[in-house]
Amino acid sequence: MQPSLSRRSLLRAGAAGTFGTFGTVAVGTVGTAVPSYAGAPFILKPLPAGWFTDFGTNAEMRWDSVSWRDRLTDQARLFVRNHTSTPTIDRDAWRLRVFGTGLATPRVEADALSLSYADLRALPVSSVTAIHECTGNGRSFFASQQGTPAAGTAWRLGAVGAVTWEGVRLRDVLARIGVSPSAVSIQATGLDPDYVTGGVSYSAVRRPFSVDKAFDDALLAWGMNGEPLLPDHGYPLRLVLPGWVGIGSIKWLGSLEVADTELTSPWNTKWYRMTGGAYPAGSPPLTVNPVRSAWELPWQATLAARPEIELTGRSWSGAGEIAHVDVSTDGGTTWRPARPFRLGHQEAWTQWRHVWTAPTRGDHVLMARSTDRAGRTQPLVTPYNDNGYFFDAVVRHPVTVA
Ligand SMILES: Nc1nc2c(c(=O)[nH]1)N[C@H]1C(S)=C(S)[C@@H](COP(=O)(O)O)O[C@H]1N2
Ligand SMILES: [Mo]
Repeated sequence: MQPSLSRRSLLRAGAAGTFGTFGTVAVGTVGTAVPSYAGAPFILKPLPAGWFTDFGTNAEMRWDSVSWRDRLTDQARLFVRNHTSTPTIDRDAWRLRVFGTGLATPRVEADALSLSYADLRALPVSSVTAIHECTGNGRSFFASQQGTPAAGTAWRLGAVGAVTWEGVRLRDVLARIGVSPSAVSIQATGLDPDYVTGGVSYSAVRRPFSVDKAFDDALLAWGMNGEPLLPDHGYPLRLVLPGWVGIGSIKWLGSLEVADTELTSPWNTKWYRMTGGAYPAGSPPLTVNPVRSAWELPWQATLAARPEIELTGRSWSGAGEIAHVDVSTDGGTTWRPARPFRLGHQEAWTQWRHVWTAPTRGDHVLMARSTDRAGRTQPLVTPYNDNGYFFDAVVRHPVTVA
């Protein structure tokens, strides 16, 4: 069923912003986007064992499948993090609903604006190249490296990728709709099944973010690296909050609530903030991702003994460019600067190389420690938190020279 175009609503919205530029905006309540999940696997794309570690609802990119030749992460190789399972959504029936007290003309949810895929495609196209990363990336090292296991998927360092997103700036959409100067918070809600854990349903996956981020660099993305989004990555449309924790980039975006009060959801009150360990109660919701580094090697790699072994890796930060990378091939006793390459292509991550001269046969620990332009350096130990977020300590990567 096509949502009907209410002339009265159109006029009302028109008074709020330059609404006419949307063309065929359909106004009505949702009910038209019908995701189907029954009997579907959690993740729909193939997960070849050479590219992924399969965690069921989640899949981790293997760093030994990454070639220094590829700056961006192919969508087929990108990690997947699902709270439930990937829905199949009909793009033509799909609508993005926008409502809330923070619109220039406030709207209740039942009277939400309803934007079609074609409406969004008619707006100016933008692209953003950014790191896409899960808040819990590196979580397994809380256990294996620091002896304090944390709850959640036991990622090594592969819950990350570098992606060029294509879509429309959220600010371009909001400017056309009209946002009140008193708007502060926007809640993005996904169309995947309700999240149920420990016998409790937390309803749809959703998380609020600031209006400042919305007007800075947030994107409503339909594409990745020149392809339409795959179902697993949010088809037909997802939110992208560049540099921020992955949970902010809500997939299968169904609605945006723009409010003149701070919105909350369990994804910013219960999860995705620091709890436990030495953290005080009431730590703020996590936003900007930390600094991390990885070697493009198998875990426990066996390297053939040679006079020189050329090693490659990458460092990245949610706060922007990497300024400096040091590496150690002796477990942290001595450090040398890694050699960055592909300068001028650092909006996502910095690739670097290191020539390991005269390695001795036997077991070794490789380490890489980077500093970003915001001045944040990877520590040697990350303070523990219950959910294992933000493991940014230097990872001790075991290798054997044989
Ligand atoms: N609707 C919805 N959006 C979501 C999630 C989800 O489960 N449902 N997972 C979030 C988390 S925790 C991460 S890390 C990223 C992962 O995006 P990807 O699977 O495309 O790599 O999506 C975020 N957006
Ligand atoms: Mo995540």
